[in-house]
Amino acid sequence: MDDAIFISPEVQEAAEVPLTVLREDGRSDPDLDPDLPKEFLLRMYRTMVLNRELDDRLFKLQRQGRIGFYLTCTGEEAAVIGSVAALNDEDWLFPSYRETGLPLWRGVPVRKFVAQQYGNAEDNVKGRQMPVHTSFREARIMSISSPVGTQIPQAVGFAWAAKIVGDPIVVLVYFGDGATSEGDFHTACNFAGVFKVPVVLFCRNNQYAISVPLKRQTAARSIAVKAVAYGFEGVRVDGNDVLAVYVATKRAVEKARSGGGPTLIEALTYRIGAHSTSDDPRRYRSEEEVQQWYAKDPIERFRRYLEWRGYWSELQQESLLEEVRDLINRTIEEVEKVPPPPVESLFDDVYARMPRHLQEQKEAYLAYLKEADRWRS
Ligand SMILES: Cc1ncc(C[n+]2csc(CCOP(=O)(O)OP(=O)(O)O)c2C)c(N)n1
Repeated sequence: MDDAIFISPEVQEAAEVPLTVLREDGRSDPDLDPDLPKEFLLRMYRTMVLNRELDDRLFKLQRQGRIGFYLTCTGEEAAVIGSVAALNDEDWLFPSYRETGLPLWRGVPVRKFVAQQYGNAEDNVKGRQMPVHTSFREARIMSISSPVGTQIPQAVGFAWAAKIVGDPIVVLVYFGDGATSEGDFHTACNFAGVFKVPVVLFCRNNQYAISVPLKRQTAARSIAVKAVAYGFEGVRVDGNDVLAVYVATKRAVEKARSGGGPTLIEALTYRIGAHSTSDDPRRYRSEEEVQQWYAKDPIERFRRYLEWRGYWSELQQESLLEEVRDLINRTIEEVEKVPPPPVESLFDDVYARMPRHLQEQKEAYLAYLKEADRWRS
């Protein structure tokens, strides 16, 4: 009994202080700065700005009744872009629904992303999913499911399969703090730890699961500390610091690729906007709290760093905003002209080769539509 160590909540303190690279004044910690090339930094910045502008615009389009639903990532852009930038393009991504930055970073045309919001003929998923529930196999981004946390065991299984066949990819899976209350999170962590799977478990801790605050998700002092119980490393990073997120993810990815197994990254950030267009956050949190976090805008913080490095100016900022807004406006104008998916596409993709009974149903349905048309005219 005397030798026994009781693990108290105080020992969790170590995992509470987030890793930070960017200081408020725009300078960086010289020991931690990854010294990324200028072009790479500017690409990260542009993607964050594009993500923010696209979110703003699509949110408004929902309000105008032009799309049915939307979820923004406002305030969380550094967590998303800082992490994806640390992977290779061959690595696979398993997003939740708040990572619009992933297809933007991987070069999926904005038009393709917007088409999915409209569910039109250019939509990869042929209008069969809600907006934001994208699928970009061509960019190695898994399709998004609505149920919270289901992507976590899927990602771990995918990574385990890659390990078995000797494919040197890493899988990165995104989820919110609310998802850590789901059994799927714990099942996935346990499995990943036991089988030393090449996966990075990335929690965007934006402090709310719709209206439920973080303290109702866990009594632990951080989410990162949970990794310890599953036998692997966890780290809490400042999720509004794009370079800190990059540094932590890069380390986790390299470890996973060299056979070191999983890491749990907790990016501590804040959801500035509503959960979705179906939510009114004023009903459960104060404006003062939101404003405090608004002042910690990850895009502004990164911009100060770029300015300090001599890579960015007011003039460049203006022309970037003009370029991005122009791209979004043009895209929406074009996408709104695209027709819905053809009715017969309803029968596609169920089987690799359409079986006879489905072929018959398809023909019967098309004949019915033709007949109905004839009666209408
Ligand atoms: C299994 C399940 N339970 C409940 C819901 C309803 N729901 C949708 S999103 C959400 C909150 C998720 O919060 P979090 O994981 O923190 O992610 P965030 O939205 O903050 O990014 C809930 C409860 C759902 N989609 N699936």
